[in-house]
Amino acid sequence: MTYLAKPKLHHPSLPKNKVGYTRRDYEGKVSTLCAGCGHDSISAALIQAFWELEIEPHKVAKLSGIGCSSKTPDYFLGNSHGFNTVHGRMPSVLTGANLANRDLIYLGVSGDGDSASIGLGQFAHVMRRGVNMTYILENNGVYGLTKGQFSATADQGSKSKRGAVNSDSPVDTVSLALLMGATFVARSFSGDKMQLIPLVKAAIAHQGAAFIDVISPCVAFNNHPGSTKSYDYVREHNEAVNRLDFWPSREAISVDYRDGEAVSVQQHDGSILRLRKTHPEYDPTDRIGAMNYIAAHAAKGEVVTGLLYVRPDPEDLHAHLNTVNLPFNSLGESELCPGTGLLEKLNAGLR
Ligand SMILES: Cc1ncc(C[n+]2csc(CCOP(=O)(O)OP(=O)(O)O)c2C)c(N)n1
Ligand code: SF4
Ligand SMILES: [Mg+2]
Repeated sequence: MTYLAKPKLHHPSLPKNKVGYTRRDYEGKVSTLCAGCGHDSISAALIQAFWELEIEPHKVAKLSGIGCSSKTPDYFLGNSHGFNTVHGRMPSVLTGANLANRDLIYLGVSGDGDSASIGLGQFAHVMRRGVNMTYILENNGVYGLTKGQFSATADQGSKSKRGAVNSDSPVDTVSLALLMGATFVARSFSGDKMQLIPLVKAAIAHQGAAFIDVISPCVAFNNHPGSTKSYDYVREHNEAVNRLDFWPSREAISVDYRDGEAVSVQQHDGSILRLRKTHPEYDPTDRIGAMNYIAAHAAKGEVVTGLLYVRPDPEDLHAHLNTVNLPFNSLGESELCPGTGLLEKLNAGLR
């Protein structure tokens, strides 16, 4: 059996959000992942974020590649659109869907094997093209589904469960996303839902390429001493540069902050990010500064988490290509075939 359906009956007293859905309406099938897998905690954070954002499930499209991580869209948002692509190819399929219908909210789910090895090129290009999406990379440093080989994000010198030492340099997906021009970049930990949920909400509200690398321990193959992606290692070396409070545009801020305690960033859709700085020198609007900071702290073995970079006024792929406002799938024959007269005029302009 590849999946387990959940009973559809809901208790009538379950609270509903403003669009009439209970939290359970954002769930999916019963997870078949190993008990304790970090990926299940990320699914729970996504369920909570979408419920709290009061997004109607049919307005979401979730796409993934191949891996334990890429299986997870089956376990949340069971009433949303979904497409499980082949290994490493989620970004191009998502780009095509986004071009055809920009009115959906696009969520890409991938793993470190899926994104940093076979899909590395696709990952880089979807970031630099500014596709309006939230890209969640569930990073455990191994190919979990195929039984624990080192992935390209495994740190040099880290040890496999059987004691083999990884000699290759790691791909730092956060630094790569920054280099490629992603306009929202964060890192979090599956064991820290207080940090992860607001980051997911802010990323969904972001109108450009938003990337969140979530360290997500694999309890079956990469949770031992010597691993730098284990629960213990990440808890001991987690350096959160800030804590985020997310306020959708329609809500007034209802928490008092002491002077100088927090900075505000207003995103293009009007949503407000309140960043409580835990490292006062860190500026999440300075892209080059962020890259230097992450590299310097990685060299010390620290895992820098939080909102690492945001550009509040991003341009997405549709703006780059100057596409029409209407989703392509809603264009009628008259718009798609404007007639020979217009074609001749166009051709004449090119002669
Ligand atoms: C073209 C192709 N090559 C190789 C595989 C075998 N394969 C399946 S999942 C996977 C790696 C998954 O690793 P990751 O993306 O990190 O997901 P995880 O299971 O760790 O969550 C590989 C190599 C495949 N399915 N397709
Ligand atoms: S093998 Fe690892 S990644 Fe896959 S479900 Fe089990 S714990 Fe999670
Ligand atoms: Mg993996």
